[in-house]
Amino acid sequence: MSGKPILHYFDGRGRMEPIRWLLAAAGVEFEEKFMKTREDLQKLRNDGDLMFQQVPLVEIDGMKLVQTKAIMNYIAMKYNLYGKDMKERALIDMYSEGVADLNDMVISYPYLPPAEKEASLANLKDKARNRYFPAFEKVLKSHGQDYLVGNKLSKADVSLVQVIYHTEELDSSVMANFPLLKALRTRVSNLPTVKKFLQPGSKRKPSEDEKRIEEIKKIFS
Ligand SMILES: N[C@@H](CCC(=O)N[C@@H](CS)C(=O)NCC(=O)O)C(=O)O
Repeated sequence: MSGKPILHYFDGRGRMEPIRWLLAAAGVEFEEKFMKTREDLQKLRNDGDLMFQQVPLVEIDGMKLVQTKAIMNYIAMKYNLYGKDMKERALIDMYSEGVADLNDMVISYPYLPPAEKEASLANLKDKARNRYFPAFEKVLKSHGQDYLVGNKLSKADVSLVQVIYHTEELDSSVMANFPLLKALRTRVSNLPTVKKFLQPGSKRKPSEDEKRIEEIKKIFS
């Protein structure tokens, strides 16, 4: 065994992408095993690896972890991306939950039935512009520091920058009124580990096209 974490998911963003970003930001190399068919998912289930019959699954440090948040928290704790004390951790969790709520809208959007897409995209853009991004801009403005919590990179910054990139793919002008968020995106993107992850050929996943969406739907149907 290589000792690298092994990520079990489909070859697409979904709930695994924030985990990929966090590992990459921490400078951790990882392996991926992609489920391609329903049988691949069923095999993981039959092997007893999926506690709740769901992916993401990450093998790390002798554990088989499921539940995205638990996985993110373990990585954040292990690689010092989780604040210096309980109060910082509470803020990091609070911000990360807000990011996760926006991210849920972003990741579910491509899989929606056509009739629901327009209204869902309008809601997503509205929530990004008027709820989530102003809230994070305000945090950065309130303390004038480089990162959301404790003037140090945390899982909240990494997840926020990830969702900024993905929201911008859906609405290129969404960041127009958020100069501090733009600066945060630039700062995080220029960290050597993240810079590497943003280069072509990394394990970062592109947005799913129609063909891939149909293949992924079949895995879970
Ligand atoms: N709360 C879980 C939700 C996981 C989840 O919904 N996973 C989907 C794939 S992204 C899944 O495995 N769906 C199959 C099922 O629920 O049976 C987490 O965040 O990990």
